[in-house]
Amino acid sequence: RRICVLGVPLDLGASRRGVDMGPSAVRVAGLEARLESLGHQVTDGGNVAVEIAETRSTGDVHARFLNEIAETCSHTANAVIRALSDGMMPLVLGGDHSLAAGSVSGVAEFYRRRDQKIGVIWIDAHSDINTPQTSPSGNVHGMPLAALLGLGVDAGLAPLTGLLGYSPKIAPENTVLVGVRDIDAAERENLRRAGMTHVYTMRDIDERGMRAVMEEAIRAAGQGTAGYHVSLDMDWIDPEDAPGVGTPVRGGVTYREAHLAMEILADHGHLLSFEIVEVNPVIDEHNRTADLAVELACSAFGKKIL
Ligand code: DIR
Ligand code: MN
Ligand code: MN
Ligand code: MN
Repeated sequence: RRICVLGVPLDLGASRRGVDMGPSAVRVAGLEARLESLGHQVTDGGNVAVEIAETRSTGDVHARFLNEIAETCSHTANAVIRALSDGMMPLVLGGDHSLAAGSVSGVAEFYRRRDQKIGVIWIDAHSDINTPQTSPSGNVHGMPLAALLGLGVDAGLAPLTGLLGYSPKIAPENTVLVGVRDIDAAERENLRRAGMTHVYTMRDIDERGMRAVMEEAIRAAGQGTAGYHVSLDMDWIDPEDAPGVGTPVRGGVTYREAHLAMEILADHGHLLSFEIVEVNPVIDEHNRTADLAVELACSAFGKKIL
């Protein structure tokens, strides 16, 4: 496969600083060489332009740096469209999760021009479906899924929701959450308002196992679509194995469960694009979270134990 790596060194969407160094950390962990050793042809498309917090004012406290983030998301969407047009699969490195409003918009737009829909598998401890009105933090990394599903136009999220001039970008029936365990009270209402039914919590994974959950997730995301984008927030994994993330939440998936999920994704082969976000080297231990990110990318791109 031909893969295009795109870095988005964005940390304007989170309150803990340092995820802007995530793309470097993942590159330093050997992403390109390790994917090439699997037989892939990897091109590094460099980094998307981002603003630096210190040079900007925060703006509305309900959605800090929203306009700067929307600008970066727009660049990210265009970079993703370019990679797909060149016949490459985008592999996006974050950066905080707000960038996914851009990457997913890019994938959705590329396929929309071909009259096809896309699915999204959002793998995260959080549901990222706040709007500026409901967000307890004002951090935009808690809002990208709301924007993609078309929420928040009247709640101050229009710059993100309306990227590329239309919304919604994705349909709730083809959008799946996997591994969530920290959902704000108002986010539950937003999930309902958005029509999201495919929400797999940690309890579902505990009770039914990763295999059953991923098979259902893949079925929903693939139903009537060209395939799906996978958005992997590293805080999905238990902080024991992924300490280098901005917002760690206890009770996450284990090292092996995480690999199994990626291996199952690789088996199905409907992956359109992939991204890994929220790697924070500032609070990591010897880059092990970035190293795990590379391992998981390898599993998602077909690495087998045997
Ligand atoms: C919280 C945390 N729901 C918020 N969200 C995080 O700020 O909206 N998302 N950490 O990754
Ligand atoms: Mn997230
Ligand atoms: Mn998260
Ligand atoms: Mn399949």
